[in-house]
Amino acid sequence: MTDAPLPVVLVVAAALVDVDGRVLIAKRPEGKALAGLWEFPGGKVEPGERPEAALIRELNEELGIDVQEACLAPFVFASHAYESFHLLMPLYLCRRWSGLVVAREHAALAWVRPNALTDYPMPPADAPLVAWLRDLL
Ligand code: 523
Repeated sequence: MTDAPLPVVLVVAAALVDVDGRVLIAKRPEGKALAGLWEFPGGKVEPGERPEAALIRELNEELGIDVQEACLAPFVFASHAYESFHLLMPLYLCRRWSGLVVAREHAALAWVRPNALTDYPMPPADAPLVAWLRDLL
């Protein structure tokens, strides 16, 4: 007997990069899945929502910033089978936004040099994206 395929969940995430080339990562809060791990901020795409619109919404809800769609640059895909779903997650690079970044939903935020990202424990979907970012930045 074969196992039923896992449902696919589409999540969008951003690598916000500041003028010094540091990348924003955010610590998942207690009480949520993967608590304590440092993720690229983002969230689930709602039914009928375009991925870019979902990311703009999530960045506003989670970090209080406004991002123009034109500032979301080409992405790399993460794909990881968690226990109960298969996560597909494009990562968008974003160098411009308006507003100050604040942790509205995360336990902490950190601006980190690409070479130091591996010092922060990440969800298994996010960790493989670090090598891509290091090469790009
Ligand atoms: N990830 C993940 N990496 C990453 C994000 C933004 C999300 O691995 N950079 C995973 C964590 C959750 C799932 O994707 O298992 C959905 O994330 P999120 O943050 O949108 O959802 P939660 O944890 O708030 O869950 P709900 O309450 O169901 O919305």
